[in-house]
Amino acid sequence: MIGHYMSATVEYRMAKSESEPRFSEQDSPGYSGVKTFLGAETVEPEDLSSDVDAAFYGVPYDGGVTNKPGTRYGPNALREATARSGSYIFESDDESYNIATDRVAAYDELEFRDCGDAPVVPNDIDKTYEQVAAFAETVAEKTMPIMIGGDHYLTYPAFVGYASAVEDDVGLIHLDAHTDTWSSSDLYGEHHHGSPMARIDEFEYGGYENHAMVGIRGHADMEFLEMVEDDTLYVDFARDVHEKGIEACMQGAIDHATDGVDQVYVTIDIDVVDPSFAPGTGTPSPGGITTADLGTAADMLGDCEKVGALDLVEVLPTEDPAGTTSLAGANAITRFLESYFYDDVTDAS
Ligand SMILES: [Mn+2]
Repeated sequence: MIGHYMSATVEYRMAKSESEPRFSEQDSPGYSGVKTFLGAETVEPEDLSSDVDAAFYGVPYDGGVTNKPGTRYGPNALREATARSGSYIFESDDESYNIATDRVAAYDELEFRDCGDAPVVPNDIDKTYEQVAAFAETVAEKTMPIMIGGDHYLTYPAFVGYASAVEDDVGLIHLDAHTDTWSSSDLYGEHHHGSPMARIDEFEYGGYENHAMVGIRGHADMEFLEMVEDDTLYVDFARDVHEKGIEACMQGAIDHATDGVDQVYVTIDIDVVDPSFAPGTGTPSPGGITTADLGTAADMLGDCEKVGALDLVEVLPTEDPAGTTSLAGANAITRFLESYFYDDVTDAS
């Protein structure tokens, strides 16, 4: 009996292997598989081709934080947060209607890549700066770089890498709860997540004259108040967003940052969003904008053709119990991409 049973099993397996593959080739659910941003294929930065529309790269570094650490886990949390939309929108052959933006897009015509993570040295911010700037420049030489952090200090090397690739003055649109213009500190020195805007201002291709901020709240130093009063940079505080709406604030920021330059870098600190929507960040500040506001801002930034690079930073997964913060961040990036590439996609179809 045992022998008969075994031979029947072998017979069944042989028949099955002839009729169908051993593993199903049907689409997998979004939560399955190895995660990249939007399910994009991976590639080393030096192997990027110039027909790629945008390339993501993570920077798992939080050596610049002044409060809760852990944004080093941000890049993979943001990749994970794209899994669902990535599987059923971005990998689909079908056109897809976005109810929020009233756009129809066909994402299979776009080429995205995930370059993995830039090399970092956890206990060496100077070495990390050099390596991230070089990595960002290599990506930017081929396509639009989209950096996923990591703490906000990383905007400094990412901006330097991008500007070095385009070799020109670059405007800066900055969504944040904090100014990040803290030039130096006895405790933290000159290089930390409160100082990147001061460092960018000193860099040859950066400057406050083309810097626009939206969402600022809490406390700032008196030096910042002087800059605001001098009209050196454009600022719409969170209170301005609440009073005049996100569209008016973003239009003012875009007009200021694009004036006299051909390229603009966008940086989104997820703490611009109110902690009730996005608690997973290291220096939360009450009174922020909504996730709907952030989506609208991302749409408007994607409509601005001078924007050539984007980052999203300060997602802290260990303080993000329901994943709402990483979802808000991932959604902002995808909304930006949809607005940015929408015309090209519909023109081609
Ligand atoms: Mn910031």
